[in-house]
Amino acid sequence: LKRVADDVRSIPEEKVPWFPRQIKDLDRCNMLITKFDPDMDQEHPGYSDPEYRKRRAFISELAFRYKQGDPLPTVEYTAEEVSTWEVYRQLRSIYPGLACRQFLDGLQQLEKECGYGEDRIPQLREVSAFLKEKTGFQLRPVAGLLSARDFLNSLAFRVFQCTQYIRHSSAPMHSPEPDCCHELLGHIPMLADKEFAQFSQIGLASLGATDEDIEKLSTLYWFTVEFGLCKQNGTVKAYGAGLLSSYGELVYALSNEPEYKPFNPEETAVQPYQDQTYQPVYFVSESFEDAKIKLRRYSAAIKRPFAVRYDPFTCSVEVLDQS
Ligand code: TIH
Ligand code: FE2
Repeated sequence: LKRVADDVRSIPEEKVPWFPRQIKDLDRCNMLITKFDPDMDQEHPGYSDPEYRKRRAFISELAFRYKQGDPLPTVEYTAEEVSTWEVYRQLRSIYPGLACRQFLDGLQQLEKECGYGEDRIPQLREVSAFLKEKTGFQLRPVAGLLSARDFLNSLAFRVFQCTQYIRHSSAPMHSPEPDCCHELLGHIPMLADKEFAQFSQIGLASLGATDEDIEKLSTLYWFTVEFGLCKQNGTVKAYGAGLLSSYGELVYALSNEPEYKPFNPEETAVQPYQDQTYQPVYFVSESFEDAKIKLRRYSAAIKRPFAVRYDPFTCSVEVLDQS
């Protein structure tokens, strides 16, 4: 392996999509998908609530202005927003029977060390500091649903792009788009787990990947990190964040009603997925570790004309010519 020059165009096979090399390049990884936002989507529970849309635009603005290295914005949540956070209590009551061990551990630590509880919505700033110590992950505010490429690319740097607005109070049990309930309850406890943090290798695999590979990686991400189930002590538990933040879907996913398939990256990567409502099919892995190993094997097999290596000392990606 020999090092190549900084410019991505010097990678032998031309036409490699741009990708971030340094953590500050993530300022350019901010392409939003607006199909589910309350200004565009008539099905969104906040579509006909101008107050909600205004509030959301205000919080989005904080994310638009954010530059890597800035302190994370603090939001003073209103009484109504805090009352939507009651999903915490409801979900908390069903987690013990339905969530995987790693999730329960993470949540317990967050409750002890990071002020998680029913009464207030945690701030990204304190949560980011907590994660940094546990697994090296840090948060970055994002204004809405991000493109798969930008989202996955960020993971290569152990940066998790995190929404800060909250779902509409009329539909606390399920949201078609990410919001702070989804991030704080679904993702953050898992990101505090070292083994789970290694799922972020999917991010390294996404750097400079073809559109086709991005589509497959994001489908894999969808059926594992977002909607994955795994066996634990003979029963099936949830580890996917999309399940762990939705009371409605969490109960549904483990009800025996949907279809279950064994997790197998080649097959899972091409499974069509549902992003409006509950998934018709969930993938179950033999264990959490099994999902991680299979995902790693799949990611490593993706063909690119170069290899990448993350250097945690400089927070940058080294590009290695493979010819
Ligand atoms: N459906 C999830 C929830 O209600 O919390 C949110 C999302 C998961 C994945 C994409 S949006
Ligand atoms: Fe998510």
